[in-house]
Amino acid sequence: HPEYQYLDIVENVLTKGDKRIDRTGVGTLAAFGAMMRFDMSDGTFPVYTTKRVFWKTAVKEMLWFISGQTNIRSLLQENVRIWTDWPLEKYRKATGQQISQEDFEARIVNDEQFALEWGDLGPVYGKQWRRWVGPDGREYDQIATVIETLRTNPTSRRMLFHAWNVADLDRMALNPCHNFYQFFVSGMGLETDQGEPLRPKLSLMVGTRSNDLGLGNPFNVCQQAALLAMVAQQVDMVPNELIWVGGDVHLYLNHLELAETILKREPRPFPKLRLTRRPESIDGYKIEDFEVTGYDPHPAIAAPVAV
Ligand code: UFP
Repeated sequence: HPEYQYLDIVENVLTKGDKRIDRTGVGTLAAFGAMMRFDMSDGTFPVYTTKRVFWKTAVKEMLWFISGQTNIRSLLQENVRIWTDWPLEKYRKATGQQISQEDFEARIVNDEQFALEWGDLGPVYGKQWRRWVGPDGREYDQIATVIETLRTNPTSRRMLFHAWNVADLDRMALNPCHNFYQFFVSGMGLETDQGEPLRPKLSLMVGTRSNDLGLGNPFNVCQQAALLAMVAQQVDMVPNELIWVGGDVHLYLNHLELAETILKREPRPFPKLRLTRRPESIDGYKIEDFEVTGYDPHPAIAAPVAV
């Protein structure tokens, strides 16, 4: 079962990881350099099963990246609360107010001016993907460029986008973790026995500099698979392989019980993904377009996120 690629990384970090105090102060066990490959060509959606992954939340975050937005307001309107901790901490520090997360989120949603002032995460993923600013002030839409190149020059070795914009790092709430997204097309010019053209196959490799194995990884893999499915559909190709590559892969010390629990569980079949509609462009996708069938995971495990 392909999920063992993940469980093997978790087990390796748990048993042999290097123990250190990390930026957040929580502490981690860490290892360096890992790879996983997920075949999606038969419609498989790599959503782990050894604990429930809230795949809709993960896909909604991906749609938010693609939209180019960087304010948590639009996430909260979709009931996605994964980015609240960072602006909330900033607000508490700046004002000295011990506002609750719920009250802070309600204010972001109900008060546009407050959201503009306190809800922005700085030039994080979406900004860099869609509006990377060059030295002359010109904005570069990296996603549009990749899709255009997939259509016009699919053997290109330059089909990638990147979020590690060095000059912008210190204004981001969090430095980008998943950075390097590269595409590869195979099987061009092939036909069936009946002479019908076969759709080429599209693969995606994602380079991740830092990955929280307990919370971040299950989420990231599933949302990156969703991205591959969307881009493939836009360029009339079949999603092939999602290749995930990690640098510093770690378990937070308050996630060790979570790790032990999932290692005891038996993976179940991955679900299938079907896009029920073909939007005009990469900007047109909605969460309702994602039909996931056959997802029967082990129970969810709640765990604290390190801020
Ligand atoms: N992290 C992930 N995946 C993500 C994301 C963050 O695993 O998509 F945004 C984790 C990795 C790390 C922390 O534990 O967030 C970022 O901290 P640092 O910048 O110090 O690596």
